[in-house]
Amino acid sequence: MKTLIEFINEKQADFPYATGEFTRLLNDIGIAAKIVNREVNKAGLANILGYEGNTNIQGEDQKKLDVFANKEFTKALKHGGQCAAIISEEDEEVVIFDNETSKKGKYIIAIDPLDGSSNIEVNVSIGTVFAIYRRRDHHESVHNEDLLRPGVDLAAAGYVIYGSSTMLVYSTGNGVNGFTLDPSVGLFILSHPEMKLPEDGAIYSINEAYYNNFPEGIKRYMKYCQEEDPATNRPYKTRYIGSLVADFHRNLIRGGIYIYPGTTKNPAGKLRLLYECNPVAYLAEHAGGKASDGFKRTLEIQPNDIHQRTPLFVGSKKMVEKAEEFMRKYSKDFPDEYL
Ligand code: P6P
Repeated sequence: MKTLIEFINEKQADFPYATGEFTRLLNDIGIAAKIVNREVNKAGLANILGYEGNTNIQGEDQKKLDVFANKEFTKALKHGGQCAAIISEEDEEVVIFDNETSKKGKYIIAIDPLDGSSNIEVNVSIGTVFAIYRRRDHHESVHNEDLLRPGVDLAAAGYVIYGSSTMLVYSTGNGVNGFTLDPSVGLFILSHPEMKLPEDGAIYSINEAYYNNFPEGIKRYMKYCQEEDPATNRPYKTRYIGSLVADFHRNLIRGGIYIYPGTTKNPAGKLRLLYECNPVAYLAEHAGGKASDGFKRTLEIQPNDIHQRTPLFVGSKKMVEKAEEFMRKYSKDFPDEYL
């Protein structure tokens, strides 16, 4: 039984800049996750269901738990002092901390504090998704170059899934490891060491309701998934939870592909590059999987806005490659405004 902190300290030596700061940063995230988990688990009881009355950058009604989660992660990271700024789905602008310790924080966090929050009131799994960048020069004040960095620059990434159990899954580039919260002692315990995304799978996750607006390549790929071919385990199963973290976590364990493509109405799709697509792309790659926008590797996309959207194809390497094949063959001229 190894706790998260024991594991981080043990792995510290593998970390290129083995310092206590990163341990403290991950610990701060773990603490905030436990606080959010406590509220998520009693959401039906406390008067924190329903709308906060504002809308976030997505134009989505901010539910009280969204706002609560954003406040908890921001508070934990600010007081931890290792993080200089936060890019959050719940805040239009980047939050640059002004307290003395944080000003010299070595890290920048991009976070979706509570992704899939429309599922809260129907008791379906939701999650927190985070990406950790190490600043090039923490002596200077935070500037745009610190914020708009491609995923290949990530120092670490992970998610918390608030499901039948609460798990923290993260990677610092040296394997992907999963920790399950033992609520009786309030500790994350290593339960899924060295997670590997199966190279192939038989589950595809996509919101088929948008079929008419999908690129031809997606329409053809969907038909491919539905064809009878026992030799390649087709037809595949379709599973779509409407919660990226839950769909990704299932595919990470069982194999599969999650696609949120661009459509003729929204060529860049819905998901945000910095705090949704990059973290899951980073985890997918470090677990042996793949992630792209259908053409280009997600982690190589250069952000030009902190809330930039991008299409996402992520999961089993062979399934992503097959979907990309259909995109190249049938949709290479799909509006390239996001490519
Ligand atoms: P749609 C939740 O809002 C989210 O960001 C992801 O967690 C989820 O996979 C997707 O959007 C669902 O979007 O358009 O299918 O309802």
